Amino acid sequence: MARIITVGAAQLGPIARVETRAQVVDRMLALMNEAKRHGCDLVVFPELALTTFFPRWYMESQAEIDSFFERSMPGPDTQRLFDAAKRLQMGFCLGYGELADDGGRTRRFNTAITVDGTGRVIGKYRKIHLPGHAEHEPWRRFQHLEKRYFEVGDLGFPAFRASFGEGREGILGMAICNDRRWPETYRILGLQAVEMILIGYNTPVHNPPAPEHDALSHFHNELVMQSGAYQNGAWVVGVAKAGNEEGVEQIGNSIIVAPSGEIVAACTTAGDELAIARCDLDLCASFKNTIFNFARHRQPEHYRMIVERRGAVPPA
Ligand code: CDV
Repeated sequence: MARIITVGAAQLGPIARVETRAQVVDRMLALMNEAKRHGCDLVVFPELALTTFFPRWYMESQAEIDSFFERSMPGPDTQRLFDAAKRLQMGFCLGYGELADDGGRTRRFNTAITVDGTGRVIGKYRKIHLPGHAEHEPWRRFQHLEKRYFEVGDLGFPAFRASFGEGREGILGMAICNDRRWPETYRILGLQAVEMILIGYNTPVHNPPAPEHDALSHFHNELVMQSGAYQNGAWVVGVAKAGNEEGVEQIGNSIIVAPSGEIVAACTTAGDELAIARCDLDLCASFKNTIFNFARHRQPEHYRMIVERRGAVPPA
């Protein structure tokens, strides 16, 4: 039996700063119900899906900053997502701000979890590539203070097994937004035989340090996820928080990419929208066993030698 998993890229439109968790969860539940009607096994929500993208503001009050974080998962507002997963027998992937108590020390991460169709958390990832800056930079039209509000994730890029019913198991992994631009993200998961990578993002069209890239934001979004999928023989599901959020234009362009690197489904609006694809996990083998057969063709020893020798080459 083919291992076909029907996946929904559950893009969210803008979330206003005043919007409550309950209101956002209502929107997410509407997408989950729609996904179920289309036969989805799994839906993927964006990065920091429960609130507006708060790192765009410089805030001094820790209480204000912490109001954007979840202290438990599930929590009072998110329990309904877990209940829906169980009721619909459909998994979901959710990005959120995690406030963790680590033996009395409070830690804050940009986190994603995958929950299965029984309502159980089967995978957790904390964002490693935190973009932006740590200090207030008033010259910017808007801030990007991820380096101030989050610690670098400490869980690595763990791949994990997921079951979608009899004979339909797969190896999944997660990444968050800026991670998708780094080949290491996909390769570390690829080395764990990942078959589907779930990625939520919040990407402003305007990049304050390099506005000359603005016109290329869709191109770069597709470029990195298509190449990451192909070079590792894995499906990639990339899901945006899209549209004009609190005056900042964010790209949509949520896509589902096959292991061939081809885009097989895409959102076309900048609002709440579902893009759906039937993803055959067995298709991964066609790439993992041939052109990207790591065991046969990768040369890690040689890569190490090249990096070691680099120091000896005089700069041009
Ligand atoms: N949330 C992000 O990680 N956004 C970055 C922006 C700042 C470039 C991204 O890579 O999309």
